[in-house]
Amino acid sequence: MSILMRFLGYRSLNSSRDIVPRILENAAKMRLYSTKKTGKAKSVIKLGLAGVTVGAIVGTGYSIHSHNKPRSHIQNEQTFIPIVEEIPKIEPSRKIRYVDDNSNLRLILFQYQTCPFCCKVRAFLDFHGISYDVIEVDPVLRQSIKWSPYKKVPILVVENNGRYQPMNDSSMIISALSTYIRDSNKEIEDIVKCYPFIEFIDENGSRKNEIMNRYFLMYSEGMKEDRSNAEVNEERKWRKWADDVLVHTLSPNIYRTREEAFQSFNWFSEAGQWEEIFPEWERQLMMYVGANAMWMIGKKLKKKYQLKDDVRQSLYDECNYWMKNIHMKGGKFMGGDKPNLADLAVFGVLNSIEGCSAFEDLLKNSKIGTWFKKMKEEVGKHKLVNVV
Ligand SMILES: N[C@@H](CCC(=O)N[C@@H](CS)C(=O)NCC(=O)O)C(=O)O
Repeated sequence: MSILMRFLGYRSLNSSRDIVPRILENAAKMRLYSTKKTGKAKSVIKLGLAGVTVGAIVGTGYSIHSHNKPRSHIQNEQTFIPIVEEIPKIEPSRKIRYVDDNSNLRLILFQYQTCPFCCKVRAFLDFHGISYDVIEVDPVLRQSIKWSPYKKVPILVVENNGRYQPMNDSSMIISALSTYIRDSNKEIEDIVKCYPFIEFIDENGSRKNEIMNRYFLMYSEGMKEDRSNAEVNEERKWRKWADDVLVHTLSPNIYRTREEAFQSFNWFSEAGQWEEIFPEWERQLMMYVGANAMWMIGKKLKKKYQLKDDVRQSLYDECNYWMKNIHMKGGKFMGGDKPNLADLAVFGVLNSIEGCSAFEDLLKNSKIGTWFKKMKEEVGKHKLVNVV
């Protein structure tokens, strides 16, 4: 049940900081045990304890030393997302085909229909009328992404001459595709190489792997951005806000009570067509395990992200903050008369909870409604050939 473990914040006990208390705990256990032992055994145990003590001191020293080193953003290693020769042949759950798609891209999106990060990617593809296949992943068993070393969704795979270029992380996917749309002389594989994962230690000492430049578009030399620097920076800032702030208001709201968690999972099942895609036992497992786990996790996330006691208020506040900034700019959208990548990101995030009671409440109690409706029209403006 790795997904739940990760959500619950379990970490392997292999850092030096975790090892020292464990050694001391074992030493204490040994001391208890040693009272029943003979003289020879006692001396062996004493030797062992001495070793443990020295080890603990050295370990603690090392730990303090590493603790005092500047710890955030230590750059270790870059990893590029490799091309894959083969991915398992899985019948797509849905095929989205646009009449006027001229992107020349063959895309497979591994996703959860109601995951905010997947919704962001779909909002981008739909807004640009780019066709794609959808493979709905079981969020508990996740069999259909076993082939991928990256264990989260969305994963967008570009099929090119029988080879497959995966793209990981919603913001990187959107930046890479935006770069491609603006500069289609570039091969998608070359664009992906501009977005390596970089391993670093964060301010809490945890090892992280992130695509640092995921909010940046990569222009070829000589290509000019048609917007001012201020506009580009602002778009980037709000895309990041969607990922770092807005998204964290969702879980505590849609899993506020056990009933609300079940209601949300019912909507996930409906929106993700789980009844058609998964066997009934698997759907029931996803609903039962998911709703119960997320109800508990929602409470932890409320604390972690310091939401208000009335979590709805935090959601309304963030959405009103977004709307206030759009009004200050005087346009319909953050991008002006047309949505930009920040509008698409915020729309995707909110779109993911559209069938939940939290969303109904949001429409009634915040100023987001008119903008959301306009965004929905913009995202849905391309004509579909056929939705399977
Ligand atoms: N930064 C990633 C986050 C993706 C993410 O956290 N996806 C969740 C689903 S909403 C996931 O796959 N979690 C599985 C896990 O953590 O094991 C993105 O923007 O794509």
